[in-house]
Amino acid sequence: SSPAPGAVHLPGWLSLDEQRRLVSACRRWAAGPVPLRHTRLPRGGVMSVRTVCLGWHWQPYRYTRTADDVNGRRVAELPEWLAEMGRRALAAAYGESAAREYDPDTALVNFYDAGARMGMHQDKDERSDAPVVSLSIGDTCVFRFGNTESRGRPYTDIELASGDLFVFGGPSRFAYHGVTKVFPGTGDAATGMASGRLNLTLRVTGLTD
Ligand code: MD3
Ligand code: FE
Repeated sequence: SSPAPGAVHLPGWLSLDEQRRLVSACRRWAAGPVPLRHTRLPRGGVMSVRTVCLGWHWQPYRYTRTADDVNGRRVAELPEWLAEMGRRALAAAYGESAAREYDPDTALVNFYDAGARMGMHQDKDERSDAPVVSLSIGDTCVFRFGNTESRGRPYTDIELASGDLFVFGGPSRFAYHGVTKVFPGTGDAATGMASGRLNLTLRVTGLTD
């Protein structure tokens, strides 16, 4: 379905096998070179979500190659099979012609335990307006999809479940969005996620070294 112009939600797009492969890859990436950790915010807070990055390292509010806010190591490369999965996702959402030119250089892997949330924000640290591809695995969450003007109303609350694909392009690319709730115990342990929620976003940073 398309809840807003440029936004496409394809429930259950990932097969169980693809979900398992992603979960096991995320477990490897979580171990390092830069470990899965709570991102520290410039004003002293920490995010409740835990994150690991591939390709470029996101820190509020910029992308770097090395995690100078964690352990100073260079982040792992974005594997070609994941960029290819991003192209297949774009093909499913927007069609083959849009997909051919899509070349994501970064993935953010977010892990949510039962208490984790993500406040309303815009993703505007990228120097590109290319679409963002979001893949969800594990527990269902409430994803709040807002407008481009403010964190407040109007917004739409949408449940994102294991296997769901969401693509945000065009006018949706700079919409405020967040995760207001995770429903514990709603995932399928067969994915490899015994508890919690995993979200991968594929992005084009538009950066060069
Ligand atoms: C809409 N992640 O990592 S994914 C994030 O579920 C982030 O972990 C959430 O917001 C999560 O920045 C939401 C859906 C999403 C991702 C990127 C977007 C929606 C977006 C970028 C622009 C507009
Ligand atoms: Fe975001």
